[in-house]
Amino acid sequence: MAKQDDSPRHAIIGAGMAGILAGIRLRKSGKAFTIYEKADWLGGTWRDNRYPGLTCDVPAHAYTYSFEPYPEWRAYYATGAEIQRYFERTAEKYGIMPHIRFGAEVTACVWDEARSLWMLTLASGETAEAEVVIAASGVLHHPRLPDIEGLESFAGSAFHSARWQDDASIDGARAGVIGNGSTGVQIITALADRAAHLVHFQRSPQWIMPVPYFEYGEEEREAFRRDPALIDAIRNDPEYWSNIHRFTRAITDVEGPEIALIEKLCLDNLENGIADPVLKEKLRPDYRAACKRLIYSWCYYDAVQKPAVNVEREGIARIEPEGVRMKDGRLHVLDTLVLATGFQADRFIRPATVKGVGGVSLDDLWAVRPTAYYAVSIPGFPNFFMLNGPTGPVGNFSLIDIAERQWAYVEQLLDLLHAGRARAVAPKAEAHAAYEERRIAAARTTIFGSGCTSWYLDATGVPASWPWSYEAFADAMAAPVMDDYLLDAR
Ligand code: NA7
Repeated sequence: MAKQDDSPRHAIIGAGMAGILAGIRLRKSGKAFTIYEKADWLGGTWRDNRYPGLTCDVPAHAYTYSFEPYPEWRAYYATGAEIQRYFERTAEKYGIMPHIRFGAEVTACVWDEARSLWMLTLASGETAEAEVVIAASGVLHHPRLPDIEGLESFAGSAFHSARWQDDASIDGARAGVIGNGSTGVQIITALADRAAHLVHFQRSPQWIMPVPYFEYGEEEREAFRRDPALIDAIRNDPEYWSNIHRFTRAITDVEGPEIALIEKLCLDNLENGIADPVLKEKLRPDYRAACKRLIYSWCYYDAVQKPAVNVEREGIARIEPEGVRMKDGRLHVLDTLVLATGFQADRFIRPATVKGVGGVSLDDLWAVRPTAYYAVSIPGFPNFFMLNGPTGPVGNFSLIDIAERQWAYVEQLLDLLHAGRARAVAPKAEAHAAYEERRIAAARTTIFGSGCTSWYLDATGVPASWPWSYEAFADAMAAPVMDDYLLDAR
C-alpha cells in the first residue's frame, strides 16, 4: 500500500465474511486498505467447506449483511454454495475485488514503535506497512485431524470435511463419517441416499434440535426483490430474536427454564423421531444440551433410519487399510472415510507471528489461552483489531451480526486515528485483566462449562466464549469505554 498522505493505511487479513465487511466499511469512508488473502479466492470458511449437505444453521435472511439484503435465498437455511456466491457477488458489487491480494499469506506483523505502524511480512518474503491491522482470519479454519492409530494406512480415500475430494467413492460405495458435530450430521443427511453403506462413527451422541425447513419459491423471491421490507420483516422477526435471547439465557442460566425447554424439545424429537429403541438409546446424549454446539436439523433422524445407514457408538480401536476396526473387534470395510473431526479453534491469526510493543509476541501472551479485550483489541498491540476474535460470542446465531457489531465498535476507535487525535490506540492492560477475570468467572458457570468436551473450551477447560447475554454484547459493542484505552497522541 503506497502512502498517499497522512491518513492511516489499513491491512485486513483474510477475505472471508469479516474481511469483506471491513473492506466495504473502509471503502465507504474512503480509507486506504488492502485485504491480504492467503488462498487464491475469497469466501473463507464458505470457500474451504464444500462438503455435500453444507448448510448454514442460521436462517438465510439473518446470515446476511444488514446493508445487503439478498432476495435470492432459495430456502430458510441457505446452502454453502449459495452463501459463497453471495459473498462473491457482494465483494464485486461493493468494489472490494481490486483491494484483495490473493495468494498473499501474512506470516508476520511486527509493531514499529518509533513509526507507529505495523510491518507485515508475506510468505513470499515481501514486506508491507500499515498503521492499522484488522485480523479477520476466521475461527474454524485449521482442520483438526483425529489422532487415531493407522489413519495413514487406510487404502481408500480419507480426508477432512473441509478438504472435500470430489472424486471420492460415495455413490453406491461404502463410506464412513467420523464425528457428529454440525458437519458430520450434515454430511450423513446428504449421503444417506447415495452411499450403499454409510457408517456414522459417534464418540458422543448429540442433542438434535428440530427446526423448520422450507424453500422460497420464485414467487416469494420476486416479492422479496420488489419489496425489501419483506426481508426486513424476516430479519427483525420478534420470534427469531426472542429465540436468540432465550438461547443466550439458556447458556447463562444452567438451571433456568430456557435450557429446560431446549432439552425437552430435543428429547421429544428423539422420542418421536426415532422408532427403534436400540437406535434411540445410541443417540441419547448424556450431558447437558447446548454444552456442545447445539445441532439444528430437520432431517438427521430420518437419515439415520435409512436402510444404508449404521450409527456406530463402539469406540474406534484403529484404522486399517480396509476400514475402521472397533474396540470390540468388528471391522467396517470402507471405500471412503470422511473426517468430520472439527477444527483447531484456538489459532485465530496464528501461525502468523504477531509482535507488539516491546517485541512481545501474541503467542507468548496467549500461552494459556487466546484472549482479547471485549474480543476485539489486545493490550500492547496498538491499532490491532480482531473480528470474530477470542472470547466473542459463538453459538447458534449469525456471526455476521457479531462481526458487524464489532466493526461498529472498532470504527469508533479508528475514528480517533482518522481524526488525527491519536497515532495509536490499545486497551489498558488493567482493563483487559479485569475483563478477563470477570469473563472467566462467568464462563465457568455457563452451560459450555457443564461437563462436556467441545471446541468451545480452551486448553485449560474454561469456555472460551462470551459468557453473558446477547444484549450485553450488543451494549458493549455500541460504544468503547474510552477510559479503558491508552491513546498515543500525535
Ligand atoms: P465439531 O463440532 O468440533 O465436531 C467434531 C466431531 O468430531 C465431534 O463429534 C467429536 O466427538 C468428533 N471427534 C473428534 N475427534 C475424534 C476422534 N479422535 N474420534 C472420534 N470422534 C472424534 O466440528 P464440526 O466441523 O462438526 O463443527 C464445527 C463448527 O462448524 C460447528 O460448531 C458450527 O459452528 C460450524 P466428541 O464430541 O469430541 O466426542
